[in-house]
Amino acid sequence: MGRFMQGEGHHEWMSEDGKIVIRKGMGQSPLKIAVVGCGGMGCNALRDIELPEGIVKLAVSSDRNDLTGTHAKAEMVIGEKDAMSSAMSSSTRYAGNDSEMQLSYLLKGYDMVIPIAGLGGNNGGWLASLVCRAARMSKATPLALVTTPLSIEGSEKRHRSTKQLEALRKWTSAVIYKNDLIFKEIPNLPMMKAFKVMNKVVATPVGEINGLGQEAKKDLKRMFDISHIFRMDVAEWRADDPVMAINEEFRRSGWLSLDLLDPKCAILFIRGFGVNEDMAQEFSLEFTKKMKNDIPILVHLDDSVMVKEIRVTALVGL
Ligand SMILES: Nc1nc2c(ncn2[C@@H]2O[C@H](COP(=O)(O)OP(=O)(O)OP(=O)(O)O)[C@@H](O)[C@H]2O)c(=O)[nH]1
Ligand SMILES: [Mg+2]
Repeated sequence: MGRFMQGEGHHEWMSEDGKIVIRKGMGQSPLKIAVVGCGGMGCNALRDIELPEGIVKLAVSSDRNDLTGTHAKAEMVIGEKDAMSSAMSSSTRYAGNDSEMQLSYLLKGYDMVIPIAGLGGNNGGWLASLVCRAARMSKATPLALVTTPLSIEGSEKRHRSTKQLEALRKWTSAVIYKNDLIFKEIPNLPMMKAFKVMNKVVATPVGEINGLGQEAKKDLKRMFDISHIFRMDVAEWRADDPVMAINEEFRRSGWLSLDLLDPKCAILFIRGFGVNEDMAQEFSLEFTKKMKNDIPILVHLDDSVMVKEIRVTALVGL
């Protein structure tokens, strides 16, 4: 049992204990989103993904060559020194350096700022911290989307990637994607092709968050306060019993590793013709069945699509 509320253009349902929140429909004013490509990988991602209209692309890198062809609305070359000083900063109230200050002016007026970076290199991984700090100065909510380097890239990159993530999680929540997993899923793909596929995967949350209304912001923030590290997977099903089938897929997913990890919260985006609150409740309960605790779950339902298959994107907070 729970509480049901209806607002303008959207409904909200909440379980009695407040642990499950289900939202359906879009609010009145959609969130304003900026996606910021950081460094080589982040700028590649800007080139590889198609973003819905209304989302603004920005590009930052220490290497000017990364910035070409991203079609970003604004570009900034930011030196490694500034990127590093932001990442290592201990103050949250003051800009770590001039680049951070300048970027925070560019980010004024956005609700969400989403940096994309490949951890392990010399600039993007640190720049993601700078972008998140600048976003916070502009009162935007940051969410970083980052990859971890391939195992074959060696221990130095892995080590730097760990350091960058340690810094980044001080300023934001981050969804982490292991580059290794794309080769597991599609072996024999040339590296550049695999990266292209991965870049589309990495950008998935942007499409899901796009179109959400202002009222969604506090729910998302609540989840980002609980977890600073998220994993993501997407599953689709077009036959009987999508609740069981999709949950089964998530349980086996190497992207989520639910069998190994101990989730603290989850954000679920459920899309499909005819999806409703009952289905979302059932899905959420099934999702937590094998978990140690009743974790808070935020569900966004979108039944405005005409497609038959049901598609669920799960962001699991660790
Ligand atoms: N998924 C994906 N990963 C990438 C891509 N390009 C690079 N990477 C990964 O990201 C890591 C960092 O690479 P870059 O983004 O090029 O590094 P950078 O931040 O520009 O730093 P430097 O080039 O060292 O100055 C690499 O070790 C790869 O694991 C890409 O297009 N897609
Ligand atoms: Mg580079």
